[in-house]
Amino acid sequence: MSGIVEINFDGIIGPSHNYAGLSLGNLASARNAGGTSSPRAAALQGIDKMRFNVRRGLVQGLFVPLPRPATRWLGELGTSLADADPAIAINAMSASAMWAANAATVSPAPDTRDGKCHLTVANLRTMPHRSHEWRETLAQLELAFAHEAFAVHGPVPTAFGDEGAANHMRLASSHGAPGIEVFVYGVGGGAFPARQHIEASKAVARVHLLDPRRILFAEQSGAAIAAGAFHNDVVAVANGNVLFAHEHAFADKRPLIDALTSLVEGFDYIEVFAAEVPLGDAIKSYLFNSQLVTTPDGSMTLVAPIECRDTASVKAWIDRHLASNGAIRNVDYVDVRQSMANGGGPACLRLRIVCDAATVDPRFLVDEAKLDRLSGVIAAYWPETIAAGELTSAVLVEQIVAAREALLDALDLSELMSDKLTVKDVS
Ligand code: SUG
Repeated sequence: MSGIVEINFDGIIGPSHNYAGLSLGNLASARNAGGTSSPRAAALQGIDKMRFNVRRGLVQGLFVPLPRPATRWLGELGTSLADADPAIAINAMSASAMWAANAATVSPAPDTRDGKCHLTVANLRTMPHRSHEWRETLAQLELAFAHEAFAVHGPVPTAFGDEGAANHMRLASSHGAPGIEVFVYGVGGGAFPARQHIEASKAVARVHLLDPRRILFAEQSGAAIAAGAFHNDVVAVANGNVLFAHEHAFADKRPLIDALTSLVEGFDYIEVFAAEVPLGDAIKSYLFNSQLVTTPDGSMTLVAPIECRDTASVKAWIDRHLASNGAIRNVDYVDVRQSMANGGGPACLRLRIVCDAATVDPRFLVDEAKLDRLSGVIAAYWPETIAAGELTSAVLVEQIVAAREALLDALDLSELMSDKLTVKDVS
């Protein structure tokens, strides 16, 4: 296969998927704290989402769960799972790397001065349970994108929080055309942290060799962060020439919309007003955390969480938009409830990389037959449930380790086995 396409790399939902309630400012995570999770059902929901996208004719990739427990991180803290304070131990069992939109920021080759596709792994420094993801994520990115078509970078220094593609959007007349990259940063969020720092965004833009005339910086609205939009992709999503966003997504939308109107050919801004869908409904349903994809016939489909169908204001908006012949021609609903209960919708679960599929390590690409094989591994090895309190039990931990190894075996990814994984010490 040759030619530049958009590939969605979904994070496989790991065997330690749990509801520890670790993410301040993420309302779903807080609401479900202490609940019993269903890792097997969660991972199968994720596989089904990938399967539907393959059937839509889209190229689909995957990332594998990170080793859990995070023994290296515990070691850096001078402890181990058995000895650690329980509050620290649960941070070492997180499956949050499933939300691949937070793995890295990606600037495709048509946007960069050296004609390479650049990826910068996100430091995720704001949340302790996510701050230790980057080394193993980087090892995985370096393996998947080892081809000279890519430049894979370490994280921005931790002085500045970086949450990856969740706070980054790209607009272009087509995926293979030069794009306009929009970096969305936070300043204030009331009681909740703003996770993306503008200096991190600026650093990524420089490291990716972007043309300063083709990048934009926009501030997340503090009101949206305070209402639970901890990442910009909870209130806005872009694809092709379309920006689909809530009225209250940005602190000051006018300069952003004006700049996009002049820079993006045929720019189409689909704004959802609070009077139609209140911010609370948008965040509860994750309307904007849908995947907005261009299917092979050139039209746009919104792959929305099933919660959108069940939220009256959102469903009414979708039906009106479809009837109006707007840019979104089709809406499909997917069930990723297990991930949603931790604040991760369809768009959180994937990292978009615009590149030539022939330059990607094929072990990270999937077809339906491979997805069937992975479903078998998940059904056989993933824990059925994890109750609050059992997350660090020796029996469960053993099952979690074995499950990841079985997955890596099935994918022929022995380089990522915990004992072989080489990770970087510094960025
Ligand atoms: O970082 N949830 C993730 C959700 C990330 C969603 N990603 C995007 N919006 N792109 C987070 O808040 C919950 C884990 C817990 O509570 O145990 C969590 O990490």
